[in-house]
Amino acid sequence: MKRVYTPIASDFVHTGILNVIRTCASLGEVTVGVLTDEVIATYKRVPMLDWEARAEIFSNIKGVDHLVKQDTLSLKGNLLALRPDYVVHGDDWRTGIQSSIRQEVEETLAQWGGELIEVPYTIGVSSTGLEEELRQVWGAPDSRRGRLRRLLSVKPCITAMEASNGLSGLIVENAHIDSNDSASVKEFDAMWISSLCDSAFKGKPDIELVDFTSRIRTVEDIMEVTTKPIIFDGDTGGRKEHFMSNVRTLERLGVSAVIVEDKTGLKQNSLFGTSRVQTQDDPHVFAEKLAAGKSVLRTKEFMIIARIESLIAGAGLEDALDRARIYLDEGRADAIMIHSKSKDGDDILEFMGKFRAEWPDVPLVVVPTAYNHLTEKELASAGANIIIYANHLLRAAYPAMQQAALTILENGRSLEADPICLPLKEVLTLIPEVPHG
Ligand code: SPV
Ligand code: MG
Repeated sequence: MKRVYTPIASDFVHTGILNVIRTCASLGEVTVGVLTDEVIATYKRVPMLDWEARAEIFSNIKGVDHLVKQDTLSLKGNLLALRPDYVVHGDDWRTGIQSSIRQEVEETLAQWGGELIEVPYTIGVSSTGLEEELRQVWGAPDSRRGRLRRLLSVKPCITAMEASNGLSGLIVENAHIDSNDSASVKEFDAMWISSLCDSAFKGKPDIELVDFTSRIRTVEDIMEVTTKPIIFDGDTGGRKEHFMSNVRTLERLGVSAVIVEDKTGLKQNSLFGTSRVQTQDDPHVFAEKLAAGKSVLRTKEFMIIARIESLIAGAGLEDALDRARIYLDEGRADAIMIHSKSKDGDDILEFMGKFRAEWPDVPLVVVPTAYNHLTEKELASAGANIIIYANHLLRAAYPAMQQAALTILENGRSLEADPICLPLKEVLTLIPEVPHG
């Protein structure tokens, strides 16, 4: 009996996959390698079903004899272990990011005279095609809310980018690059609804002046046209009773997390540092607010993240760690965000080292606006699980808009501004008429 191997990354069974398995079965004894959640997450969206559920489905399909874990993107390890006579795959991997994996398969099989068999992937039935259809579902609150926790369970570190309106939401949703060095793609995992940027786009200061109803309008505009999980900047959370109500609203809408900072009084943006009065709340009073938020949740999906401002307010590292202990006690907070405006990032790195030693598994959020020489890799290896790019789309838009305005003023017409403007034709077709692709 010939040995046949095929890797499967799909979340669901469709005719393209059945076609591959049927081909396998016609060639010999079939081993399916189901890709792990972690591997899939390196090059496409995190699967809705976890590995165990997908393994159960695929091991029950007619024609499948054995099932193994495919825990690397490269198939080489499993091929060397199984030494199959055939590898069967859809022909959709000849181009794009998977082509290097394909080449390695051919080289490996050549060692014992194995053969690669490629099955045509019928247009419209590949999982990518179905994924387009499923975007409607992913955008729905119940599907979207839990996706942040799911991402955190399969990726050591995720990124979130500021989105402040429907248009910047679309940019965060669709920004995508194929990375050259490995067979993976890069996308932002989540969206950050910044109080600073939501306020600034309205011409308002970041002092909790833009009320919750207006902030929610922004969230809804973004949700309507995107599917990625949303982290909401909840400022100080306001009064405990208001926080309880607002948490309910956010959870019901399908937001994945709220971050509340342990400040009180007239909130000032953290990046002012101690040049403005930054009053930290009593940690026990703030912990009560966190617990009150937790007490009204209806799902296990929504996360309440406590933001510690000790490094911003000049209270120091030990105060920050003491506060983390209080906020995490009895599960009041699901995660911690630590903020700093120090340019070298030394205080953040020191905090992360101590935090990780005490809480190996509690998700940690950082916002590297000031210490932006540190790379995602460096922050992740120091212990960060969520990296937020908090304001960069607003900051990129402002100088561009300013330049266009000045160019038109200077020239008494708009012709000279054309090179820095999106062509009108593209503006007209930028937004699809039917949302969610
Ligand atoms: C925001 O983006 O509104 C934040 C992060 O809260 S910071 O502006 O750095 O305080
Ligand atoms: Mg803010």
